[in-house]
Amino acid sequence: MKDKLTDITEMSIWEDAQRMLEKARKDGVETAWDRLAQQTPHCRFCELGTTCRNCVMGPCRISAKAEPGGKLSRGVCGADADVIVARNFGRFIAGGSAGHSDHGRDVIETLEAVVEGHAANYQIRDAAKLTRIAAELGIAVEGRAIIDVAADVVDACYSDFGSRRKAVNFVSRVPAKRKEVWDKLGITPRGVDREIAEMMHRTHMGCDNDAPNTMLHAARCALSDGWAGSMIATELCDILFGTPTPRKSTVNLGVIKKETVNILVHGHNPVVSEMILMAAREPEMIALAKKAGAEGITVAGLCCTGNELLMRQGIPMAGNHLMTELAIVTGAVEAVVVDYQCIMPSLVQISACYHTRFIDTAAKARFTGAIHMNFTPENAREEAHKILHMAIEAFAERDPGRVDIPVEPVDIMTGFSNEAILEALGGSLEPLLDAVKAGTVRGFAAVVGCNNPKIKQDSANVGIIKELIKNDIMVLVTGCVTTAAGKAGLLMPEGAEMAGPGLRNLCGALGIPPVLHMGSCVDNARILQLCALIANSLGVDISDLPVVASAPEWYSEKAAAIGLYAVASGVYTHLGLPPNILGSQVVTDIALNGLEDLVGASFVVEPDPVKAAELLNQRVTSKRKALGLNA
Ligand code: BF8
Ligand code: SF4
Repeated sequence: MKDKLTDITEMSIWEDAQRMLEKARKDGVETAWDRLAQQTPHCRFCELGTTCRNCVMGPCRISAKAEPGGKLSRGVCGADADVIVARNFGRFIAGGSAGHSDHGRDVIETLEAVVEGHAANYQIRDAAKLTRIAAELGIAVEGRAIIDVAADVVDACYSDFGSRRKAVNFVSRVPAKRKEVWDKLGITPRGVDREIAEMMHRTHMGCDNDAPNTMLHAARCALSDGWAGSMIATELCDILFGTPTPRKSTVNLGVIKKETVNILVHGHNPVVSEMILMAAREPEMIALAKKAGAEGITVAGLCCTGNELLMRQGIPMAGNHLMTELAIVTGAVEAVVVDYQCIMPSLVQISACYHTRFIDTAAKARFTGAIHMNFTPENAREEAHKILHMAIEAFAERDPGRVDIPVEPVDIMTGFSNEAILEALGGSLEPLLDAVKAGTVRGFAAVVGCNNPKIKQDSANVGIIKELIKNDIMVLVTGCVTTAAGKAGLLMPEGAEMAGPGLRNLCGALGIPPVLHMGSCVDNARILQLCALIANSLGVDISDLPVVASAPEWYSEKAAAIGLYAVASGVYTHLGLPPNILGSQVVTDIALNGLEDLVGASFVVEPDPVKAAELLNQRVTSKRKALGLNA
């Protein structure tokens, strides 16, 4: 691990990252890799998941070497390794589900503010989608004012968070066979907050002390994220900010321009970053930037709020998770504006090493040392203007001697919402299904998730995608994998030259890339919906489809929740590194095998990208055979 964390060429596959890692050392900036080296080796108990801090009779730890009944085989209360690991994993999933879903709630609140008329700067940009979603939710739309329909949609979405439903609304999208599986196991998600709260309840001392039972509720909790919290976030953001359509953009640190005032938006919820972009596009602001000696204003994206604005507005992407620190090291960033999630607290210190203003905007996600702006739907535009002024002011303080922008940007295509995919196919999934039946496209793989400094940055993300498309498996990306795929040239139609003959031909005919960008991490809900649409049109379950998923370099609770709702929805899912569950044979067996019998899919853990792609490929082959399609 030490060499992998000190030899720059082993830390990331990218030139822009490597150049900035060198500069960081020169500038005395500490990065995530340095801190991981300090933290290595990690506590073995924690790595295995066998520590418990759920009460103050403990903390307790279970020794991997303990004989049953022997010393350190049980916590003070009597919980064994299985119970402790399952409880920890359950809370991990609850954390991830809470993140996505509370984000979804914030979007409902924004739409509610529009309905109530006190969010003048937000509007319903896709009224057609609002009407469609309302009809899907069983809300009357004929002859009604759009704002009244929106009010009912707001109510229906809020109610998905509570305790009064037997199933969240969008379970209506789930294939009948899948619903039966969930009902039989008792894991149909009822309410987002309910499943999360119940997980906290179950994992209190002396409650759910049966690891398999806790694992089932973890699945239910994750499903409430995928089919409600995240799905609501996606659908309502489309309504508020527009449903994405295909467009071009650019990616890597080269999108940061020497000549412009550069603002990076980071976090997840586009409610703030959309306003920053709107303000940055106003002629008065651009004039002000010019007066300060800049050629204009660049708003570039990091992580998922970047993905949101990339999908809908085509803003350039500066980088993914492990590029967030390095972007500031260019010395050319005037402001980093954050909302919440995945924002390393270190960014405050790194900003302070340069002239960069670090601005947090959410009452629930404050950073000591940051400039705090309390964004609300009511004041968003004014606050955005203030931030623009700050950034323009900072431009004058930039030290040109410390600026280094290492590379030229790479072109990408983005904007593949399900609506856009359907439109590209002429309004129906048929042409795509025909391609799958003929074997031109053998299947689909959702490659999603993060970076993790334990893995050479983007080596696995890019490695797996390249292998999959070679095997005529079309890849769908979201989250931080997007930037990786983009930098590797895989998000352009020309990227199809790296694909197998079938996929290459199809991409050529449709003018699309072999890897489709479908959005941010909450937008994995788009992929769930697409799976359901395909399964429904074939009259089968999602678990029957030649569809697989992978999170090669994941790190977060949210990524684990995504993985679990994918598996519980019937999608075989690869992880590049395991969650902290290996201290329990029971929990590990359920994740890798037992779930297959219960929900028709399981996890597989494999660090090597080529081997992982082969496992995914074999799964696609076996699913094709079972459907009677050529292998
Ligand atoms: O929510 S991919 S590092 S930014 S957790 Fe975070 Fe992972 Fe990026 Fe998006 Ni998703
Ligand atoms: Fe220890 Fe049990 Fe308390 Fe956990 S709940 S800290 S295992 S006594």
